[in-house]
Amino acid sequence: QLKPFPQAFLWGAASAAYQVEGAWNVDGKGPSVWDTFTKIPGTTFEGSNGDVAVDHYHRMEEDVALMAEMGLKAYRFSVSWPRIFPSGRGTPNEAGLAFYERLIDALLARGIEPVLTLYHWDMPQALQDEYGGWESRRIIDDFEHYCVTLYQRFAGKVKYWVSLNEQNYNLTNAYQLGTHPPAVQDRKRFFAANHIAFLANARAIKAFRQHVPHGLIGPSFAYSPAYPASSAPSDMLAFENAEELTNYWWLDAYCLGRYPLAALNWLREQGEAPEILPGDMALLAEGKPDYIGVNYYYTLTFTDNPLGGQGLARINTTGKKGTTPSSGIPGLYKTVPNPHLETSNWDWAIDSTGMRIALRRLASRYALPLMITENGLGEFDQLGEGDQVHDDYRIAYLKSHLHACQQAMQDGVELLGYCAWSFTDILSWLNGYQKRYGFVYVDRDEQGGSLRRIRKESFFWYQQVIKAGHLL
Ligand code: BGP
Repeated sequence: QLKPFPQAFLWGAASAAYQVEGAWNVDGKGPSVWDTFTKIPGTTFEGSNGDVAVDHYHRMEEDVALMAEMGLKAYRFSVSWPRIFPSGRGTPNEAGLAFYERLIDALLARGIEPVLTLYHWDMPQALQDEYGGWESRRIIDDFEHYCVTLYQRFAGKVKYWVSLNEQNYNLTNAYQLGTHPPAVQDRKRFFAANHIAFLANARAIKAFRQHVPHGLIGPSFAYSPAYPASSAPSDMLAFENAEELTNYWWLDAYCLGRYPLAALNWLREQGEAPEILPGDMALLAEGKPDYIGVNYYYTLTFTDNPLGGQGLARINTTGKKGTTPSSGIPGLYKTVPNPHLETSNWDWAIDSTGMRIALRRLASRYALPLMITENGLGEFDQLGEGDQVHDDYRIAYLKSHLHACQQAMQDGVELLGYCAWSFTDILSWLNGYQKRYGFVYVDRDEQGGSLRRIRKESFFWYQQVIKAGHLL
């Protein structure tokens, strides 16, 4: 018999500015690196971009009304840095701040807890041009200034904050795979940029302590727990290597203020370790989070990979099942499909037990509360007769993963809440608008691109679950 979800459990849903807002050049907003990148031919699925997205900027009241109807207890959204500072720093743009203030007030008026993400990948283009964004230590001051501006404005209203969203996934794409801006493929620059992002994260958290003493802050990490492909010691070693270089590198830096030993050693041997200046590690130690935001979608399974073997490969961005190649680091590890798990059309392993494992590993290694800041299923949804969207596969996914959350809590994990990805359908960075995640369908086909909101079956299911406070 599982214990019920706690009374204060944050039943939530999530989004990110670039993926929902649109209004890319409205009310004084400056361009972000994504505004620029998505206009380069071939960078995204069918040239999709967030110029209009689902026009949340103009439909915010309507969207919040739907959240209230659904009974959400929390809504996670991100602030667009170039909406606040069009050129990255200087004097804040009041119109940008006012938009988020209206959103926060609308949420609070309906009893929905705002969960504010400070950075969900939309770096001001001006800072990328000026000094290379995360590749320069100059970003540490600029990021802190941006964060403090938001702390000062919203400290009294927002309790839950996310510092950096998926630094690991974003920078892997940006500096190793070449699939996010600035589209570089260079492992040394990748680790250098990550080190600077850790320092910026720590400075932002330190400043948070002064400005938002009663709030909670932590990064959101894209956590794909590793499995070994077999019990062969060579696979176990590959799995250990993968855990250090794909997960603990970030988690240990955030939560323990250090890098995992074997990974650091290996990078030094390759001449690819980041430059660590005096004071850096002390800063990391001072900027530890209050909780870890967990973005969980799938587990990855690893086997050994000889020198000269498989390198990093790009993921499936088409939704054609079975097109994801193996990806790895020669000499250390590579991914293999897990024969025990079903996959989505994007080849993401569907593994609710993996979520329980993820939560337990994090809670016991770091002794911190956790919040699921993203979890969901991206699929091709069909708008049927009478405006019905029969997404029973999504309900099954969410239900099994929420059940895993409950089991993890029973195992002793302190879980603050669960933000499903996503509330409405939104832009998927590389997969365009065809990969849908929402509880609310957004109609893009109707004449004139009405962007009409339509409640999916999962909307009514989640509404009932929240009302009951337990799984149905
Ligand atoms: C995470 C991001 C989200 C969201 C989600 C789904 O990596 O933080 O912004 O996009 O994954 O990914 P995708 O849209 O690629 O399916």
